[in-house]
Amino acid sequence: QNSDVETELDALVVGSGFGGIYACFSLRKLGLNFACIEKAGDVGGTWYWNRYPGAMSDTHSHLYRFSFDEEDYKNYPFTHNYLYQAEILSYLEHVVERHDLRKYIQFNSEMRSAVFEEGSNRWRVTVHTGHVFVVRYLISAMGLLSQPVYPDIPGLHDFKGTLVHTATWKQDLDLRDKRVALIGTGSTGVQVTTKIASEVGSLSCFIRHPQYVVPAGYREFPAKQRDEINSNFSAYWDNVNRSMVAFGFEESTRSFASATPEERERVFEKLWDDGNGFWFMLGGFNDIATNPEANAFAADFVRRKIHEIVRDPEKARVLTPHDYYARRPICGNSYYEQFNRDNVHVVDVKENPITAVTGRGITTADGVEREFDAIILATGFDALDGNYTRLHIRGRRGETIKDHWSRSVTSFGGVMVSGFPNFFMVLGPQSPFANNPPVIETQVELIMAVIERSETLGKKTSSGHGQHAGVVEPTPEAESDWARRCEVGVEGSLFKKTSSWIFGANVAGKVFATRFFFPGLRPYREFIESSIREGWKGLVFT
Ligand code: NA7
Repeated sequence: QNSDVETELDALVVGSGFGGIYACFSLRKLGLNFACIEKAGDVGGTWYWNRYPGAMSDTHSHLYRFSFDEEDYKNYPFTHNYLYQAEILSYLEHVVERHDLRKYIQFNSEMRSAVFEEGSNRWRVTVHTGHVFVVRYLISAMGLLSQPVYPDIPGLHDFKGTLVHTATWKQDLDLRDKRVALIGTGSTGVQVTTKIASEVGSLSCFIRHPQYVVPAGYREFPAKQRDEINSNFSAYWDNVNRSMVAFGFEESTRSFASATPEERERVFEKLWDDGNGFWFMLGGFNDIATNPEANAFAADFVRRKIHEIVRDPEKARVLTPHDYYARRPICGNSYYEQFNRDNVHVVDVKENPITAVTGRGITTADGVEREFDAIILATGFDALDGNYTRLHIRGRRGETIKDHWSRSVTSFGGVMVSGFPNFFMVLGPQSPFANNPPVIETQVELIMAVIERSETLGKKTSSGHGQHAGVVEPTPEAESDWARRCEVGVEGSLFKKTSSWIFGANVAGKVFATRFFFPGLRPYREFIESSIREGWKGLVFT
């Protein structure tokens, strides 16, 4: 064994975003010997990479943060109801400094492979530099949206101007007065549009699949509201953790059918004025995502708004979605209003697809070539399992995670996989579809409870030998059971009928699978609590 290139530890954390930071904090609390490796040059994860103009979280500020540090929660300043990327990144840096976690993190270190050695029950993790970590517990906090997708357009890399994916933004990129093309109209494309439309020379949005975009409602956060939340901290967070999407609003229990046409109109008008995508989908009625009639009403409401706001009927036509309102809900700051600017154009690439990128610009099926100085790809991510299958992660009997997920993408509670002992994921596939920080806290706390129990049992069985060889993994049955719960949870949902990254539809050849637990955070936490109560049902500790 060469100690220069091998480090033996109890645990290794991969990634230093919200998940990795909390995992480091928690491992230290458990008293384990650990390190964290991070591909980037600093902490932040998603918020380190996604520095594109307009990048912000669409969760309200008071819920896009940790709750584990009550004092910090109550005091860390924010001014508005949403946080932009730079603010979130500063916050995460602050948490790392406050808890003195930086010393555990090795930056510019990308995990290339992780192999479970059955004889020693250890993970052998190789970093791109050749350095190897030999650890008992491997905790992946690589994020759920971290592997950018580049569209398969002929000539893409022949472009002579600036080609940039939003997730690898070039900090010195100056778009002022430039002719800019934007491909992609998901959350990211919408945020980019609202920020740069007024700054660039021209902006041409290539729209294949327009989405329903409601206002974000960006405004100052009332000090009084913050005081109220702070003085009811425990009860407030208890409510958040007992809600479905953990967005801090009251999720409606009322059916669409119970309201008169006038009431429906009033309800959506108020939701539109208040802002927020999740709120719009879940705050008015409880069946927008399941009842086609309710969904059609909400969709039609947004379509009417588009035609009221966008003055040019051709632009309005291209911006109007026609499928179900059942993708990840999107909101933006005056998105449709941007299209009333003379310098903002739309190109309908559903009717007239992109055929190639040339040295000068983009050509479409009608033979037209449009010239640009910059092309922005807001084309999304190979989400969830995509972060894992690109790496060589090998569990028992030589099975890789890619093999494991070749037919269906399943896990135990989004955190563990059978045949991959002592391997944990934060926001792995089949995690709750909800605001991420509370999901992350829940999952990291679950992972730590599992590790703690494994440690205790390991110590007991190996007393006298100085060995801590606890091994824990879910049974295949427990994994199938969770997968079944995920399937049941999405039954009847219009999300399943609408192609998007949520089911893997955005990446060619990716398995169509239910990658989230749609019932949300409350039933997720109840499932965990009942599994623990029933003697850690589903997990085998050896
Ligand atoms: P999304 O939501 O996956 O959106 C990607 C967009 O890129 C979407 O509009 C795609 O259109 C479009 N796209 C991809 N390839 C092409 C080509 N070849 N031509 C035209 N348009 C294309 O990614 P985001 O980054 O916006 O958001 C991902 C999540 O990150 C988001 O939900 C938040 O949770 C944060 P399509 O719909 O496939 O027609």
